[in-house]
Amino acid sequence: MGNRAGGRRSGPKCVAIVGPFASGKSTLLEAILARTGAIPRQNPINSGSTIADHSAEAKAHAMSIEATVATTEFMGDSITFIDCPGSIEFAFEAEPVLAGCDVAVVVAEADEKKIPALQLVMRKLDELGVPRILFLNKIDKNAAAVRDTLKLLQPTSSTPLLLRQIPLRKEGLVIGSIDLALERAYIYREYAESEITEIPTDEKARELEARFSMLETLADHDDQLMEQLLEEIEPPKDEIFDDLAADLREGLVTPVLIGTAEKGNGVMRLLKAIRHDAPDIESTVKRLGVKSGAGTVVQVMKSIHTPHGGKLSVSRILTGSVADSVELFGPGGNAVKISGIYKLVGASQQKVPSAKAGDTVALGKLDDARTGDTLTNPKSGMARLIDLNPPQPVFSFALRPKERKDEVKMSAAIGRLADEDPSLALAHNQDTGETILSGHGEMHLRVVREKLEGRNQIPIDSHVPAIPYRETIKKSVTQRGRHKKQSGGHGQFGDVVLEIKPLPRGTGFQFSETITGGVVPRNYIPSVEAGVRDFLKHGPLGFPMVDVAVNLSDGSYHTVDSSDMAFQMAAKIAMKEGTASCAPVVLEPIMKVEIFTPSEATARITALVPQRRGQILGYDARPNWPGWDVVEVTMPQSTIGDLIIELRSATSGVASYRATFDHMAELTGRLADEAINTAGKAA
Ligand SMILES: Nc1nc2c(ncn2[C@@H]2O[C@H](COP(=O)(O)OP(=O)(O)OP(=O)(O)O)[C@@H](O)[C@H]2O)c(=O)[nH]1
Ligand SMILES: [Mg+2]
Repeated sequence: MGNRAGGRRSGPKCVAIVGPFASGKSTLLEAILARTGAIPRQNPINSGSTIADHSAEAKAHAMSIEATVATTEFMGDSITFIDCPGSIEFAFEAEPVLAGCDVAVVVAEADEKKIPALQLVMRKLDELGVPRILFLNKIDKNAAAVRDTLKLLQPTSSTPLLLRQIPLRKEGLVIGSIDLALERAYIYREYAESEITEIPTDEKARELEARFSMLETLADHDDQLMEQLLEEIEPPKDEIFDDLAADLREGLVTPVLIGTAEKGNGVMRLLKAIRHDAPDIESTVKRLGVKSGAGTVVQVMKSIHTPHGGKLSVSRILTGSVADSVELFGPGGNAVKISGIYKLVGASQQKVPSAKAGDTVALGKLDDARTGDTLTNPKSGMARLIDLNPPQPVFSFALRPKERKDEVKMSAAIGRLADEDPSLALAHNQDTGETILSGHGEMHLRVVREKLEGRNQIPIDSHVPAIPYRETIKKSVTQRGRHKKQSGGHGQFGDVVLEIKPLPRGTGFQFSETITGGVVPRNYIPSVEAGVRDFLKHGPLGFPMVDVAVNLSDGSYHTVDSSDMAFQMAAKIAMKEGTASCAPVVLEPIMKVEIFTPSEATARITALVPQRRGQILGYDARPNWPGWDVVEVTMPQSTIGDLIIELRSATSGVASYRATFDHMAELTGRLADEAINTAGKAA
């Protein structure tokens, strides 16, 4: 003990603030900035004047919708905090941030309903190997014993939750805390540093017990401490501090601090833990696998398109340093030139001349750099240190500008929004001509729409995307089609006999011919096929036709009046008349869907499936996700549109799904009529 990685590390740090929705992350950021003097006072959250709710959209919804970056100074060290949104719909925002930060502060509260969301956050930290401190917030309204709360939260954490402080209560209200390492009591003062006092005598026994359990956890990774505990020798305080720091840095434990962000309580202790115990850039560089001698390496954590100043790339300088006008090189060796380096406190920017390893700054005008990129100097470039894969979108809508003149403006604006948010997906539906925007929930997309209409001034029409229905036939027919016109000079003549037959599902379209004796000259056969294909784009019910075989079996021609066009027309006439009597039916796309859910909700989820005309194929434990299941179903695409809303409401927000196209199936009755009517109206 004592010779582990302990001891304070100076130098700039980068801290991600994460946790379940509405746990108080932005409130904590505001409290930290006020306490460290970066802002004059702590404004109440949702007042519209906090650092985190600087965007109109965040204000409107009283929730964070993107990461807020703020650099402050604490006891001479620079610390950048990045407050990430808690909503599952904006969860991807945190990933590139976590990739480049030293430590995460997980803001949690004693609320059973938020445990599944906390579990997702903790898993992400495990996946990325980010050490974490848990800040148990809202201690003011927590009547339960902290130790009971930790028992509730422990299953979400892969490492032991190590309680570092216990609350000090008076008449049931929390009035301060006892620090178990320092063995000191603190009385909270609103928006100010706590006052140190003696540990009250009647709290002594409780303190000793909690302290012992903290030491026991530390002793799991320190044999000497274990011996001291067994022999009832009081371990030196310094060595306890060393262990606390080393265990956090090595990711062996999750220290737990308590507080009330809303009143600024517990903030000082948290800042000190970050300053003294949290890992710094050295550990992060190791975690990301940056080799020594790599020169300057920069990780892009977030991209912002500012209204006037162009693009800003919030970046962590991992090694080396950057100065204004310097060139950096992207993954493919493409060059980007820094134009302006800024320290951010929310929306406010302060220009700085340079930045060094450990600093988190916004680099100006790196137009070709993407969030998650690793940029280097030397020129050789470097593959991304971390692969960020946004999950498959689960919610879509189709959109178009209300006024045609805005089309170009809209696509440029969407391009910028997608650059800021890599979890947005944009597609063009060729069937319907719609632009389809996909994301992670109703709110996620609503915010995109608000940004288009608000800051970009583009009025938008949006609607549920059309389902790509198809149609086919159930009966065969042989049909003649004749096109004959004798108007003035040149006439037109084409005559074909088509055998139209249904094909098995998924076969598509097949064309053949069995012409003998040249009744249709060879050079016109491709025209017949072209006419058939053109007809298939719009079958008798209004949808593209599939799974149809057409054989050209007979026909006739005219040496002067026959032409390409005339044979195309004849084929279309035959198809039109023929398919109408072939019992046409609507086909709808059926998806294979994997639904991921906490096991306790599996029964509720499976009950939803038949209501959406789905079929359960089976369910199983989700691999590597203890306590979770994966339910496999097939479900019509038309009933998946808002599936995520129901899944989330059945699972405190955490269930998700992944869908892939499986097959087309016949749609009958009222639903088929509805599909036909809608298609008819849209056409
Ligand atoms: N009682 C109590 N309420 C708090 C405390 N901290 C925050 N809150 C309240 O919790 C709510 C959410 O606070 P935010 O700071 O917006 O939470 P958040 O985690 O940033 O929320 P998202 O970013 O949207 O996930 C607000 O109504 C706060 O007033 C606290 O210490 N005690
Ligand atoms: Mg927030």
